[in-house]
Amino acid sequence: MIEIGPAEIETYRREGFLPIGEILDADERAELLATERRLRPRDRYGSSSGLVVIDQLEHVSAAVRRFCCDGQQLDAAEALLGPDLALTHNQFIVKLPDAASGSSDIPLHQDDGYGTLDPPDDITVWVALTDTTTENGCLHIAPRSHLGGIVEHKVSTSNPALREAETVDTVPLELAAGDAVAFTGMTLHGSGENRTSVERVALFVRYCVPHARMMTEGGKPVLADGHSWMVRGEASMEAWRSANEKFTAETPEPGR
Ligand SMILES: O=C(O)CCC(=O)C(=O)O
Repeated sequence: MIEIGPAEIETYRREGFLPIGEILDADERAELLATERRLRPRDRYGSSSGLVVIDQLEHVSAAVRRFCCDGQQLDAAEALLGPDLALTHNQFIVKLPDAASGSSDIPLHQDDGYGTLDPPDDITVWVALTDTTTENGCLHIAPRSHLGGIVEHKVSTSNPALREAETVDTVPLELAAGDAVAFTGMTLHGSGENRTSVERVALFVRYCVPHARMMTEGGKPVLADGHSWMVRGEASMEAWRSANEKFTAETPEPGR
């Protein structure tokens, strides 16, 4: 059971992240690990990288959809972001062993730095499905980096499919299998290479306020009338209407 009180909320707001402890037991982990193996043909990066990245999992996995919509992490997301929560994104990330070329490293970035939401009111919960260590590419987080707002991201030199922000000081976050960390969409984070002979597997799920819109790199909403699914609470129709009005005003009509 996740306990998030005023002290934890204060830490999250100050540091931009909060380890929230164990959210998956061994059986749940085994089910999600088996799901990842089943879905691996959907890998977005193929053999060009030491990473396996699979997303939009709710379309192909009831186990992941159940986790995203009903997992223990929702109590933390509610305490840290608010009672009305929409699911916006989820992803398996596997670091294959022996990625000595550096091709499994994920450079520092903010989730709001690419995969931008408007407004950027969101939270990512990242859960280790296997033990994660500095040797196999655990998460690195830059404390308080969310306080500076969204920073510039460039195409990564190590992997053109990724974006990277300028390097800043980070802390490694080694997590046991089943343990999770929550961080804001503006918190800089990344992870190193897997220098072991065993795969490192993680799953992240990102929640946002219901009226947030996913934006294209050109600054247009991917879908003008919302893109995410409610998982807790209800959407405010007032906030929804003003988001629609904003995007109707900003998006040219077809043919113009
Ligand atoms: O799993 C990792 O190592 C980091 C994943 C991540 O930060 C992301 O894809 O946004």
